[in-house]
Amino acid sequence: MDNPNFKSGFVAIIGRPNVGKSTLLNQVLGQKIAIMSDVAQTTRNKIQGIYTTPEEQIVFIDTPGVHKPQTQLGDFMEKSAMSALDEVDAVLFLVNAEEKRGAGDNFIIDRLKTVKQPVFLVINKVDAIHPDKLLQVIDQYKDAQVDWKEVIPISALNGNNVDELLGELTKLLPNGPQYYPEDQMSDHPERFVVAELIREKIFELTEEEVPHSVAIDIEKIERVNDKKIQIQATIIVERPGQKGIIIGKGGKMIKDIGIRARKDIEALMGDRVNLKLFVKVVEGWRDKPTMLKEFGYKK
Ligand code: GDP
Ligand code: MG
Ligand code: K
Repeated sequence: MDNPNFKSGFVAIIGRPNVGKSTLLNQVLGQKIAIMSDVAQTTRNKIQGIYTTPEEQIVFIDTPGVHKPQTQLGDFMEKSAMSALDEVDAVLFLVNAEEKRGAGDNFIIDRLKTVKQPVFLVINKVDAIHPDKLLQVIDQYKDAQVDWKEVIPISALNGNNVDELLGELTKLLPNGPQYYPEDQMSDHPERFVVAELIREKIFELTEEEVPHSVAIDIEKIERVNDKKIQIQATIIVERPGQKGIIIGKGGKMIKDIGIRARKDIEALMGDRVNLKLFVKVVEGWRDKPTMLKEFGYKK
């Protein structure tokens, strides 16, 4: 990317089931992909779609912490995750114009009250109501104690006002790199979880010695059979000294990291896991946008 004015950022889309989140993404992404579908709400920062133009890239993510966790994995992710809502550049709160504000909306609104990022109230399905009713719908959210950045009525289904919504988002985005290749529109959430667990074990075992200069590249997640998963990952560090620490005396450290990580991954996935770990030095990887992309990093 040589465009110095390129803008990029992360946007969370939240809203109770059936408000039209997937429809909106399909509209934005031009129906080109089947978005990550409604796989169980397992990971944090699950990427749902990536919108790229020559001027901008918006990475739409799903947000844990606004859904009740259904699984042990979901529960884990919710607990371990810093609220994704505080890490994104903007939040889209979708509501259904056809329905009254309900308990599901209130649950989300409670979380939104603490969010410091701009939150857009997006009234979807306006094609399905009489235009005279729109103000009444909006009125229901006035006392929500959320400082709506904008209130934007749209029809995700027929695309009405969706461009305007994208325009408002782009205005807010900071100048930044293109995080993902333009042909990539989704990502695999389980990679984030596995990487996160390995990273956690490294921090547990090495303490302060190998600080935040570690990246985890999940090279392979493959199902061997219905009970077993094969995972291959490379731990990327910035300096040879860090590689030494991670490998440890006679390979003891990396073995311990692997044992602990495998246990957790198995517990969370409910399958046996064969985990192969490698360590590689890539000097200054944090300054290399393409590497950040590959490792699923946002900043
Ligand atoms: P999600 O659960 O929030 O992802 O909701 P979906 O995108 O799956 O949409 C749920 C239902 O609402 C589907 O039948 C959509 O066709 C419908 N829907 C979504 N957006 C609109 C809209 O703008 N207008 C109308 N009339 N229906 C919509
Ligand atoms: Mg959906
Ligand atoms: K991420």
